Amino acid sequence: MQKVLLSWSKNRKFSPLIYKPRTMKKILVLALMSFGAFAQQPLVSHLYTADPSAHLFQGKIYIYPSHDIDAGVKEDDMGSHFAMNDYHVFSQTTPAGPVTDHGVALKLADVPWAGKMLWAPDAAEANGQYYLYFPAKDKEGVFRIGVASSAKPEGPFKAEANYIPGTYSIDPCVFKDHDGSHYMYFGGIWGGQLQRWKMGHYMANDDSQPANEQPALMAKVAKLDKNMKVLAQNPRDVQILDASGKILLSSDHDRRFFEAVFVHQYQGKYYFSYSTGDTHNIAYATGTSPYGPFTYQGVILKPVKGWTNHHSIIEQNGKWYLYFHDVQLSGKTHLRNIKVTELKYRPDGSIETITAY
Ligand code: FUB
Repeated sequence: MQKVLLSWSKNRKFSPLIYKPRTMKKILVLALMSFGAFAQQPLVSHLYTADPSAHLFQGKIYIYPSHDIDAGVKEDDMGSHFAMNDYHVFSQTTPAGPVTDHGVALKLADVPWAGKMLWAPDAAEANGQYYLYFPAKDKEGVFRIGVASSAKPEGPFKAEANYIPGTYSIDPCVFKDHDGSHYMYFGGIWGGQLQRWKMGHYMANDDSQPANEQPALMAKVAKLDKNMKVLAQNPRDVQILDASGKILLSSDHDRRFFEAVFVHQYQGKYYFSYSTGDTHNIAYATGTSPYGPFTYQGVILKPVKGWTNHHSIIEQNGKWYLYFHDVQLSGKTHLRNIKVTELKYRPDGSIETITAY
């Protein structure tokens, strides 16, 4: 007896494939194995997407990810292979629901100050306008953070002529506090260049890290002006402390900040979460002010497939969700796919650690 499987052929039409029963069984087992190894499936597969920043706007979930492409740039420790050049915005009604791609929301060619590499963005709403915050290398190769605005959450967004003065490095996260103030967090080491600013000014050829017994490099935070387009103050360090109140050290690769900040509030506390980079966890620390200091609490998401780990956290109808990425579709670190899973708090406010596999 022969069985028929439907396959997606090159000319984009389903065509029947004829298999013997034993081959058929093998195919089904392989398919189940590869599906079962991944607890969550990619939210979209027609594009490579990463660094998902999810927000609830107008009662819908909007996702602002990076749009990964294969730019043919050789992989290195400075992330040169992440040579992205536009953003798409996606939306869904619930995390389990279908995803709409709203098309190109902003492209590199339309950002007057930017030279290359559109990395992880974030978005915020204020005064009935939507703001997209994004890092890019300027024409001199220095990462800066830009802002673009739109009347609609899905864009298209119009970029300002210059980057936001006083910003540098990567991975902006814009957090709205209960009083309506917005705070921008940013920073990322290695390819994100934060180490080049350790003396308060840019040092192009100095990628050295503080010595092991020195405080680790810290993310930055500054309040945003009400117009959402400039900082209202000079950026300051975001301190992460251990349980005894000591600042995390440069040698503490398991816990120190590397990149990918996301900030949210739960039961009156501020949760500062981030990637530990070369140890690949999404970790978190909590505090009582958006400026910190934050006390290290643990790991939210264990390493995913691919080098980078990047996330965001939202609440919808009393449930909490973690948006993240891995490389299920491509197997390549620079061609990622976004995913979502439920996130759970324990009664004491700590977060249950998530393992994606
Ligand atoms: O997508 C490029 C970079 O990879 C992001 O800015 C980092 O957070 C890492 O995910």
